[in-house]
Amino acid sequence: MLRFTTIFVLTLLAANGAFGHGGYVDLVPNGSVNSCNTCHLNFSFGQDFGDGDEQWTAALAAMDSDGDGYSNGVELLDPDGTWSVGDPDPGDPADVTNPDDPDDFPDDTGVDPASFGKTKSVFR
Ligand code: HEC
Ligand SMILES: [Ca+2]
Ligand SMILES: [Ca+2]
Repeated sequence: MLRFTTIFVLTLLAANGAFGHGGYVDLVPNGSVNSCNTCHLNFSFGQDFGDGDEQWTAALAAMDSDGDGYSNGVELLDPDGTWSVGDPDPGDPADVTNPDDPDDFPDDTGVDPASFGKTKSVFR
């Protein structure tokens, strides 16, 4: 089992590497949840990330790149921008929203999560 897991992870890493700069998803907290779309859906968060020297910082966490009213840090579950590359992803991946998608933001509206999830999936 351990061996299978190791091989699986290595395969994932190799597949990721073949994607050019696939390692970028590891440069922001919970980057793997929305993968490339974290930066490239509208490239608003990607732009801010690039302008900020391609680093996750408190300043980048405080910005609201997609303009949906939630900071990048809130969307990626690291509101204060304290996460560093190599740290485990903070929070529950199911709570992550896309900082590059104005139609995807935390569900604190009291809307039924099931139907909200379906609405969100239309925009993915
Ligand atoms: C954390 C943000 C981020 C993530 C995640 C990310 N990118 Fe990018 N990407 C950028 C930025 C910033 C640039 C422009 C600057 C640069 O080229 O380094 C860029 C540029 C690119 C380019 C233009 C050519 C190049 O390499 O410069 C391609 C193609 C690309 N990304 C594809 C992808 C794919 C495919 C993924 C997912 C495997 C991905 N990106 C994930 C931020 C990101
Ligand atoms: Ca936002
Ligand atoms: Ca968003």
